[in-house]
Amino acid sequence: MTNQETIFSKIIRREIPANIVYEDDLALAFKDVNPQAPVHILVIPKKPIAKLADADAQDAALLGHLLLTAKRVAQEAGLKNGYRVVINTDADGGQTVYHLHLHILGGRQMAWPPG
Ligand code: DGP
Repeated sequence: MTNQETIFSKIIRREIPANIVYEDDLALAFKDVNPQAPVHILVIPKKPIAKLADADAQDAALLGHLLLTAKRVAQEAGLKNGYRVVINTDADGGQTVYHLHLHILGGRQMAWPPG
């Protein structure tokens, strides 16, 4: 699937509301509307990369920034005992919104393997 308009583009432009917890020039973090854990935050790039499989070498610094943003947001959310970072990618990965996003899940013990 190619880059295209998604609900996350509208959140970046503040056209629809979201509970935003962090923003900088490159990234935005907001609470997931359908939380799967006591803390469930999404970190997205402002650049509309549809999915991880579409990222390339030019995105290396941005991808690193998203991970460091996930760390920062988890710390600010008080997840002292740990947390899980998930990127669902394309159909088999269970991706539903085609704008790259990192799920930060925490506040409970995570199970493995995931469903
Ligand atoms: P994924 O399945 O990995 O593509 O996850 C998409 C996530 O996005 C899912 O956990 C629900 C969340 N989501 C979908 N629409 C909205 C929305 O309009 N606002 C917020 N805050 N989250 C949304």
